[in-house]
Amino acid sequence: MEHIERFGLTEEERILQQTVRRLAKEKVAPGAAQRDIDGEFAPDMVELMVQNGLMGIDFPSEYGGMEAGLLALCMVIEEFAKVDMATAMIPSTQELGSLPIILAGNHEQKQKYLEPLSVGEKLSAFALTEAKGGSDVAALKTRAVRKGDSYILNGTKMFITNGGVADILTVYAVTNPDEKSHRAASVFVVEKGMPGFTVGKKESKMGIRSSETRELIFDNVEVPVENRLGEEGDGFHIMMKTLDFTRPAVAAQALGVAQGAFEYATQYAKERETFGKPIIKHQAIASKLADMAMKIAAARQLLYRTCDLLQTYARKDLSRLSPEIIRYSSMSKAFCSDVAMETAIEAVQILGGYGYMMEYPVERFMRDAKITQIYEGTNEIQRIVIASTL
Ligand code: COS
Repeated sequence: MEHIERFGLTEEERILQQTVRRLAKEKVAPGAAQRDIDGEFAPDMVELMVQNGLMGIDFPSEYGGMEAGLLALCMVIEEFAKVDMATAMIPSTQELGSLPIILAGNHEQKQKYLEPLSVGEKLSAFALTEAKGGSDVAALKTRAVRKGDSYILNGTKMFITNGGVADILTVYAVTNPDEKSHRAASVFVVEKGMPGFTVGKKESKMGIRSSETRELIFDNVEVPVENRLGEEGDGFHIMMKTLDFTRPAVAAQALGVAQGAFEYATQYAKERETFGKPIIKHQAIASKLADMAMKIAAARQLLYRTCDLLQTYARKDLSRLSPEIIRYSSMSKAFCSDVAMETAIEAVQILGGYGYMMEYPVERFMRDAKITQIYEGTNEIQRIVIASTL
């Protein structure tokens, strides 16, 4: 279906979009339903990203990245999510797990970690959430105690995307529990294979089933001081600023799912006939599709505008972004994900009984859409953030 996405895309962005749209259709869509049923991480989808240079889209070129910007990354995520959100999460999670290094790493850390991550030789994960929750970041409990030239990490993380497949993980841990301000924690780069670091239970999920979600266990893991990002106490600020830049990527996943569900439902409504005419000619159905079209168009403009705004900011230090930019990041995440959920539910409704069957993709879109209202800050948290900037 043709749609006007954005005036003024650069030539490079347009080419990237067309390339990814073709890859999504030819290489990702055909296996999406089976991957959902299997519920296993899909290395062949990672390979597809690697071969097409899509792992480091928004990474600095100095460290092997494409440096094509946040909008380019979001367009790529959107195109994949139109057919399979779990696959769209591959470049999205690579960005999330690596951004603390981009924001707060020194040259040596960037060279060591970003170079293999940019080309997808290694995978990353972002380890913040714990069993007691991920919303109240300042209350998290994983501990890192300084001992000579190392820190000893103890604790458990939960619901970590890529947990069992990541080679390089950015982990949030409390370094000074007596500190009452938001300077009690730090972020460490933990590498797969460090003694004492193991992965626990693999979660079986409602949606995004071929994206891996795990528990991580740190049992006296000795992490060298040179693996700490920034100064001791920078942890909260590093993670918050990371999320400011990555919430639009979740918005892009949501937008893609919404577009995919909308296109499928529209096509179906043109073909399916009741009472002697295609159901798109019945006002009740036409009206649903009109609402979907409006909301998706608005969501896309909000997301692209947010990307434009964020791209004007350097990601070179931990200074706080302006309230307006933080607001846009949260607004795009909350709005696009709410639109995705509404759209996917309506798409199922338009397909009726067929919509409820796994033979058609819309019930998968509905299950996948739900997580975008929850992760990287629930939409309730986004509304707190938005209100706090008013
Ligand atoms: N960027 C940089 N710094 C930020 C920031 C941001 N977006 N938001 C807050 N800060 C800073 C503040 O400037 C303040 O700094 P000082 O102490 O130097 O003044 C400090 O952090 C504390 O800010 P605040 O009091 O607003 O923090 P709260 O503990 O009240 O937490 C929320 C605020 C709820 C917004 C935060 O905990 C949050 O976003 N939680 C959700 C996290 C999340 O997305 N989890 C999902 C799991 S990760 S996939």
